[in-house]
Order: sequence, then structure tokens, then C-alpha cells
Amino acid sequence: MGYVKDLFKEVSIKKAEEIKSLVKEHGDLPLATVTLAQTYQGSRGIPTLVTETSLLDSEEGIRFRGYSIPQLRELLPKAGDGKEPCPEGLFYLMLTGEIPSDQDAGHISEVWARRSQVPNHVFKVIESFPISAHPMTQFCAAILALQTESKFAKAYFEGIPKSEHWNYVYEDTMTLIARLPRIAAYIYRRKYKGGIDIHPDGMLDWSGNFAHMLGFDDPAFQELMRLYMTIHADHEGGNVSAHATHLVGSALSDPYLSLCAGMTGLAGPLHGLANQEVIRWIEELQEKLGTQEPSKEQIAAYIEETLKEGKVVPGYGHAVLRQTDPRFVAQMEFAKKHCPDDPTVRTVWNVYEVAPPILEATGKIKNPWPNVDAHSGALLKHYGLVEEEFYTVLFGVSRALGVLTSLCWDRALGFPIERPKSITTNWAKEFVAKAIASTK
Ligand code: HAX
Repeated sequence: MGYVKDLFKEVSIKKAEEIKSLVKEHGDLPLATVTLAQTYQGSRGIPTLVTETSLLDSEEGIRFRGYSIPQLRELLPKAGDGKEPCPEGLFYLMLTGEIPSDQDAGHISEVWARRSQVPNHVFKVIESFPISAHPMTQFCAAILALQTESKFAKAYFEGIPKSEHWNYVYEDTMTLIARLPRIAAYIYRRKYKGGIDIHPDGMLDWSGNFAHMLGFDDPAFQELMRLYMTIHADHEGGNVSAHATHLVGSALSDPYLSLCAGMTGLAGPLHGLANQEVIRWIEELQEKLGTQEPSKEQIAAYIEETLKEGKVVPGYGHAVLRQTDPRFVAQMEFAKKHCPDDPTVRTVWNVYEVAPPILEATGKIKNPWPNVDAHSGALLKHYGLVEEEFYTVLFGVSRALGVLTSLCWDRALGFPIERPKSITTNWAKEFVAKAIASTK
């Protein structure tokens, strides 16, 4: 067993004991009152999930194991003389709860490099798609094709005990994460670069190699990939991609099947596909006005027009956050350092100045501030990754880190199959009638 796996086993056994006594001693403590409105409105704010890897505060934003994004940018190991955190380090932190040393992050990098070879049939599945197929569709299909490799599925049907589930889910997690960049880059090169495939460079870290396989060897782009892969990895457990992965995994579907469920959720325009929609929305504005840098007045009019047409302003709003997303801020800081004069980047910043008061004035949008997706496309475009349909795949490769780490935790803690209660409207009406009668 590798030392990271040993450490995970040790910390997860401790956590399982803590949970056991917490539930035994305080299991009857009510966490919240659930209102009828919450049940009808997407279960907002109902604490029904346990996700150890990160916690979202509506005002402050995400913390991974207690660390904010600015802290992670400082504390996590870097690649060479780079300044941005390596996602290998974040993975280690989410898994063990400890900030890794350079050696720890390097070890994860080596394990992923060693396991990165993708079986041939996966490429054939990708090639069977028409070139027009959306990259997220190809990505999900490729993850499913890779499922033939699942060690958990094989071991489960050979009859391993429940106490061993985590072990095989961990192995699948490591292999799956190792292979996702190669799969994603293959889809990109096939769809947009005439099928000219670029082989991995074993000397590079996970994100650097991903950038290389996509065809980008600019060190600044590699730095962007490290930051991008770190900040998109996790956003506690209730978002669609994390929740879907967790839910499907709770049926003991293996990590490949579970991740695929998460990725199909990420492909929705209200979730991860918003990064594609943001850049389309901005480009439509630029084309319409015939300028790369529309004025703030022109942006304001465009936002009003979008709202009048009954559409959402992509990249704005959030189900939990009530402030500017710190993931947006991290990208803005990166852009200020590397490309402050880029007209699309500057347009993103102008939208940031103009949009919140307009959205707030509608009186119905609970969070008028930008989320992670408002900025990412402009940065990618700056470095030449202009194919916006591919952006959600990048998000997906990163999100796999968080949701698969959580799957390891789910199995290590022995969480049961998830099965919340649903109601019908007739049931709700009867419930309300009884409640009213009891007050008379
Ligand atoms: N533009 C226009 N209208 C918006 C809006 C926006 N950016 N954000 C919310 N609203 C509307 C909602 O559609 C809803 O309208 P109706 O009552 O007419 O249905 C109303 O305001 C109240 O919504 P809310 O409570 O503020 O927001 P929700 O929790 O229901 O939804 C969303 C959160 C993120 C889905 C929403 O803000 C949205 O659609 N934003 C645009 C798409 C987007 O950027 N998605 C990415 C979110 C982050 C993420 O998951 N990244 O992957």
C-alpha cells in the first residue's frame, strides 16, 4: 500500500470513530427545520449531506479543509519555480486533511503519471462520435468506456467485505484522475486540431502535462492550468456534479459510473456549462457592436436586453454564495498579473462593475455577484484556447479531484445508500390542512 493510502486509511478510521460517537451521543439533535418552500425550491439550505473535503460559506466562499483560496495559493506546493498551487497538493489535502510537502505532491504526480496510459478502446469510443458531438458528451462516454478498468466493480462482484470498499474505490480514483487529462486532450485535438494527437510528457506535473497535451507549452498557460485545476476541484457536496457523483456512488456504482453521473450534471448550463455560455454571451456582444471592448453603458444595455428576453446572465448568481466568488477573484488576480490589457478580460471586469446593481434591481436574483464561470473563458481565450465548447471539459477534469476524493471518503466512512423522502402535492395539501386544523 502506498504511504498516502496508508495515511488516508488512518485518518478515515479516526473520523469514522468520531462520527460513531457523535451520532450515538447527539444523533437526535435537530439540525434544521425543513419548510414546505425549501422542499419545493431545490432543497436550498437543508443540511442532508456530509462532505469532508470542503465547506462553502455564503459570504466568504469556499474553504478546502479550512483553507481559503488565497491561503491555498500560498501554502500548497508549486511546480518548479511556478507561483500557482499544484492540484496534486489540493488532492492530498482533501484526502488527508493535511497540507502536503513538495515531496508529497510530487509523489501524487508520479503515481498519476505512471497510471496515465489510456486503453485503446476508449480512443475508439471517442472516434466513433461525429466530430460535431459536444466535447462533454464525448468526455462522459469516454469515462464510461474506461469503466472496464474498474477494480472496485471487479472486487465487489468477487465478494469483498464492506470494510474493503474504500480500498478499491481509492485505486479507481487514482487511475481515473491519472487518465482524464489524456482523454480530454484527445477529444480536444481530435475535434479542433485535425486529430493531431500530442503524447504525454512524463517530466511534467499533472496540469503542466495536460496543457502540453492540449498543445499549449507557454509556461504562463501551464500556470493558469494549475490554478484552474485547483480552484474548480470542489465546492462542498450539494452542487449538482458533487451531489450526483455521491448519490450514484451510494448505490455502490463504481467510481467510473459515479463520475459519469457527476459530469452529465456538470454539462448543464446552470452549472458547469455556464463557462461556455459566458464567453458566447460576451462574444455576441462584441460582434453585435463591432468592438472588442464595449463601453460600460453598452454592457448595461446588453444586460437589460438579456433579462428582458427572459434569459439568465451567465456567470452571475449562485444557489449558496451571496458575495463575489473567491474563485472569480483568484482568476482576476491572475489576469491582472499576466494579461491586464486583454480586451475580453477587460470586458469581464467591466461586466463585474456594471452587472451587480442591475441584477439586484430586479428584486428577485438572490446573488447579483459573479461566480467562477464569469472569468475563466476570457483567460483561456487570451492564451489561444478559444473553443468555448471545450471549457466545461476542463472544469470536469478538475471537478473529478473533489468528487472522487469524496467518494473515497463516502466508502471509508461506510455511508449508506442515499434515499431522501419525497412527497406529492396532495400530501402537502393534506399536511397543511392538518396543521391549520390543529391551531384552531
Ligand atoms: N440572470 C438572470 N436571472 C437570474 C440569474 C442570472 N444570472 N440568477 C438567478 N436568476 C433568477 C432565477 O432564474 C430565478 O428566476 P425565476 O424566479 O423567474 O425562476 C430568480 O432569479 C431567483 O433565483 P436565485 O434564487 O437567485 O438563484 P437559484 O439558486 O435558483 O439559481 C443559479 C442559481 C446559479 C442557477 C442562477 O443564479 C443562474 O441561473 N445563474 C446563471 C447561470 C450560471 O452562471 N451558472 C453557474 C453557477 C455556478 C456553478 O455552478 N458553476 O458551475
